[in-house]
Amino acid sequence: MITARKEREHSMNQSMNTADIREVVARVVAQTPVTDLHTHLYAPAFGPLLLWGIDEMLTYHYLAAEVLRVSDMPYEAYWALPKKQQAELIWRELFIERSPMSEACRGVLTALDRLGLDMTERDLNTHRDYFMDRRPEDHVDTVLKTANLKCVVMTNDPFDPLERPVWMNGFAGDKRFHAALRLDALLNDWGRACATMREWGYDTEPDLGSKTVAEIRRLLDEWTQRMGALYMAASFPPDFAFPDDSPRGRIIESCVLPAGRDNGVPFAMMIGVKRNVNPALKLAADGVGLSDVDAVARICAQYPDNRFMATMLARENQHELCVTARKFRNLMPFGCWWFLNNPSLIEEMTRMRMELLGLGFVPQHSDARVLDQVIYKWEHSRAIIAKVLADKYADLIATGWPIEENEIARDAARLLDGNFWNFLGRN
Ligand code: FIX
Ligand code: ZN
Repeated sequence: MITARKEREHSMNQSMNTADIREVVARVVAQTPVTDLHTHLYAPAFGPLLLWGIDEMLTYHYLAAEVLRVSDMPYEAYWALPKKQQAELIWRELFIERSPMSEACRGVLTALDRLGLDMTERDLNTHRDYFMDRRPEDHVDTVLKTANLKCVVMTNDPFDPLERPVWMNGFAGDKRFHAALRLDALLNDWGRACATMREWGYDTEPDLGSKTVAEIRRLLDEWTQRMGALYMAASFPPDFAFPDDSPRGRIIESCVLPAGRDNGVPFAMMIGVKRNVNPALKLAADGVGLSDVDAVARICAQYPDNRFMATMLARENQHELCVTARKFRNLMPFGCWWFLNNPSLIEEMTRMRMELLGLGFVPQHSDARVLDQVIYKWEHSRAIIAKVLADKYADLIATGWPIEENEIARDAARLLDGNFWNFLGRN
């Protein structure tokens, strides 16, 4: 009797909830504000470093790579064009001469549409009009509101001659833009970084002796504090190894990890980029390679008092990275990086991560270089995250486990915002 009633209730519950679940999850995920933990955006106080508007969107390096495949214009001739003309070429070749099928092309259209532009209009100049007399300050608010972002994290390089003076002149901060201390210059070209640090007054020598180690540590401490950096980060080639007797490995062990532990900031490792595969493509020149996930496991095992974030560029590394994250609570996998930031791969990765890690990962970051891009990057990713979540809730409902909307909201908030802040220990 009881069993029969239970079965009836169970099947009613199932049919009611599974019918609604997709719509509810999609709405809740869309309404959940995001912390975008890795972007290349800047606060308006950084002046021209903050890229925004249609010509910047069209000349995104993802689209430069695409146009240089279909156009027979020599690479150098393309790069010699003023930005406006590069944008016009891309619009003509990738949007007018053929349908804008790639994810990067579709993204431009999503962003323009959500900003309220008329997408039946194919005249680029008409779209340009919208951006003409906007102020960057206001545009930031419009875009973050449209994309429903709480805040973004910038990529901040103390060795960058354009951004360095803004920090040195006492950037007052902007609650919409947090900082991440980026260490590629220090870790991936020590000879040059050493010389630059000497010019700045640090007592450094190429040999990485104890005096130099102390000076690098001083630089890390000063810049973590100056920027209020939430984490330190670096991108690495596929042959990233750990432990490693190269300058990179030695600086990581003797400077970055002690600084991370003492200052309470994680180290984000972005592994698998082959820089400059075709140098003629400039910012679009980089490729991808398979990396060694054991290096990640070893660093997490040897430094349990440090926290590590990791994203890997090769699709083939994703499963092993997930399994490694199950073994180390000081490891947080994040995002679908760069060539993985495409719907089919986001779905595959998000599904796999959820099946292996439950809700304990950060599903996405935008990597936006142009402000307006966060609109499309997050709309497209949210839809996929919602789809995967809805499937998983449907599976739970099928066991008789009821799901309520407030539980969905709680889970979505963990994925899109809370997991990152909890991992930082700042909640
Ligand atoms: O190293 C990185 O942070 C990469 O994400 C970028 O350098 C890359 O150019 C990019 O924008 C990828 O989306
Ligand atoms: Zn990036």
